[in-house]
Amino acid sequence: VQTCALPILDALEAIRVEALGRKGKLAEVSKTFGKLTPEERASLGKLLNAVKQELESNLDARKAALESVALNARLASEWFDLTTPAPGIRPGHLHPVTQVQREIEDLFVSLGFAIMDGPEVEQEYYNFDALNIPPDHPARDMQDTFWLKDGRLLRTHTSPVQIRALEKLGAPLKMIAPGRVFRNEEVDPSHEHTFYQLEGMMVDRDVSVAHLIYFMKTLLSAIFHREVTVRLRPGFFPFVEPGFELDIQCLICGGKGCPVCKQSGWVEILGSGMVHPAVIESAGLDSTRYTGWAFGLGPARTALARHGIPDIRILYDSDVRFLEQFAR
Ligand code: FA5
Repeated sequence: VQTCALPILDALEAIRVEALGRKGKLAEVSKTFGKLTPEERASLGKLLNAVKQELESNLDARKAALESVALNARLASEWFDLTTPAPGIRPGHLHPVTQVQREIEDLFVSLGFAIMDGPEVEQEYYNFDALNIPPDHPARDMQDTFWLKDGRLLRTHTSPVQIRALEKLGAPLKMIAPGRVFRNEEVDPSHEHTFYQLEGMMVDRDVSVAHLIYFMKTLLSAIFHREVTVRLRPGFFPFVEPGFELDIQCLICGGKGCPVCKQSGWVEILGSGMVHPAVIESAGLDSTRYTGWAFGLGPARTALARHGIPDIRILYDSDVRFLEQFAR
């Protein structure tokens, strides 16, 4: 075992050389032997041997003690626990937007809603025409669209799934449809060009605005787990009548006005309304028999409001350190 070089060990070696070395003190005394009688020589020789042995054993013992102190110190400093479990792969966690989406899915599944999916590359018919937005309708300008060369488009909202679901499953229908949507939008603290929406729809006999309000209240209290001030105001969407925008008071500034709420004090979370009879008819159902409500919510806006995050862009930054605080 190698021990560390200690100055004190050098000092000990110097003492050994001084006492026992070839030119040391004992050797000096031995030089006087010539002048002594044989008896004196014998007794001095004996004495010198005894002194020499005692010095050697004392020095060796001291050296061993010092080396063991040095070794212990080194072992203590280099000690590690072989039984400590390896850290392993760091587990990831759901993105805060996915967390909102999953919670809403769980809520609606518990209320008997199906989860539906639709294509991101969509036909113009489902994204617009079947939703009561004909080609020349100014409402098309509300959603600046990415068109494909073949006439299809990147869906601008999840509302096309309303038609697809009604066509496939008919009525009565209770469904939600989360998914990614695309708009040629200027990116700012509350707008992305590629973002998520979550559509909800219920079509049955005698469905009224009272149902819509009940489900929206249930939805909001499940997401925010706290008192939030909401505002329902008329909103225009060609596929609902009447239509409402649901805003919550901005939780970043408490309603005073900030970049997230564009100084208005309110953040738009979802659009909603009673399904327009033309939409029910587009899906091949009898609008005199069936009525319904629908909503389209922005999970990212909801996550911003919920956590008091001041800018939607941080949610999609490639540096994930900010997101790590939302591990569950
Ligand atoms: C719509 O897209 C309608 N399809 C919603 C709807 C469905 C109304 C069913 C009635 C019935 P709007 O364009 O307002 O509506 O978008 C809905 C929500 O998506 C907004 O409230 C907002 O939360 C979110 N959102 C809209 N644009 C963006 C964007 N650029 N970035 C992030 N979130 C957005």
